[in-house]
Amino acid sequence: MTPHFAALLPLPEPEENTLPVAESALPLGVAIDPLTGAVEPHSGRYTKKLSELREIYRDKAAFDRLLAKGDAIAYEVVEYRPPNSDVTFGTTTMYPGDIGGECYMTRGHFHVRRDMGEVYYTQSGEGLLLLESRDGESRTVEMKPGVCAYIPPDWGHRSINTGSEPLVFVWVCNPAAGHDYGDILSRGMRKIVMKTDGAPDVIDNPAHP
Ligand code: PAN
Ligand code: ZN
Repeated sequence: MTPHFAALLPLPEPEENTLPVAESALPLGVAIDPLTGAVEPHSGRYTKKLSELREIYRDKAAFDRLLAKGDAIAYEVVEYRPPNSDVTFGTTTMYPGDIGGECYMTRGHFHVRRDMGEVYYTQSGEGLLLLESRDGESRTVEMKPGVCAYIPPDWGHRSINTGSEPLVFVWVCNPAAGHDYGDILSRGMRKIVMKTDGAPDVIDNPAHP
């Protein structure tokens, strides 16, 4: 078999916070609460607080003003990761808000494994999934209950809560996919999502090189 070309490229350093795996590899049903994103049983979880996300927002003054009022949780990820499996799944729950008009969002990443995509199935709330290919094409997919978004291999992806309620979605991918945050953290994405008069607008990111 011909190896995927990306296997020849140097890979980013592994993540520091790789979540633990579940103890059992047996079949089971995992309960997911569509309003809170609770996953039971789960094998790992983490939260991202506002203070950890300063780099991703444009308006640093607005960010600092908001942070001065308190370091709230911006989003949470809960996972069920079976041992020795090619699938893992979990939820992301994103709280609503904006910073200087820029809607709350995830860090955004490419997968380390360029041959591995993902699906996001929205459970509640409303948002946009912003996608960007390596050669600079941008796409958005609406996130709303009942819509399963397909993320092709090697497309960067970031979720954005455009509503006024938590945005909860289930994601499913290969646990070997890995997260490469570097590119998006350093350059941003080509598009940003701003709220003007309460409605989300996808606009060009003036700061993108
Ligand atoms: C998701 C994301 C999750 C948080 O599980 O990791 O929504 O987003 P960031 O990792 O970009 O902060 C996923 O896409 N996993 O591959
Ligand atoms: Zn991903």
